[in-house]
Amino acid sequence: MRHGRLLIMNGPNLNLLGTRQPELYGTDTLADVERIAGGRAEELGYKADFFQSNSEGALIDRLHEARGSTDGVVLNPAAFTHTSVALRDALLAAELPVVEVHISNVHKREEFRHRSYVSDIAEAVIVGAGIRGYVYGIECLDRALQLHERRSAV
Ligand code: CA2
Repeated sequence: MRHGRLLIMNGPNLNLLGTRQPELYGTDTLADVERIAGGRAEELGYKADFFQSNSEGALIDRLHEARGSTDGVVLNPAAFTHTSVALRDALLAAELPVVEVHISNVHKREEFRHRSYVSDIAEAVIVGAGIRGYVYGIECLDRALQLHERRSAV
């Protein structure tokens, strides 16, 4: 069993999850996401750290902190997905595998949500699976880390 560390990070307004737009985001709260994702991470042998912020700078600072102390990131950048070159640069600087998660299917929504500054640097992108997407994200990250370990061992 591995003993790694994962960062589950959420961007702006996701602290309000479960309070409105249930047709898009369901009725579970961010605390439910943390409980379910934390449980899956633990089953796979990881300790999960959680971070949510409405501030771009705080998210970037947390990624800088994660460099060297975290094995991978599951990230729902929320609206910053579609706007933030700075967040993209921070992900590149962190040099960590990242899985991008969106609760809703952004491709069924407005055109401006189809663009992501993260997708092409992510190991995987999960959209439209509801909050299960965070669990799938952890599983993808685990696979990517195992493949990486196997490659480094040879
Ligand atoms: O589908 C997703 O997970 C999004 O990342 C959610 C973002 C949106 O800007 C992205 O395009 C897609 C919005 C997060 C707002 O979350 C709330 C959820 C419920 C109530 C209030 C805010």
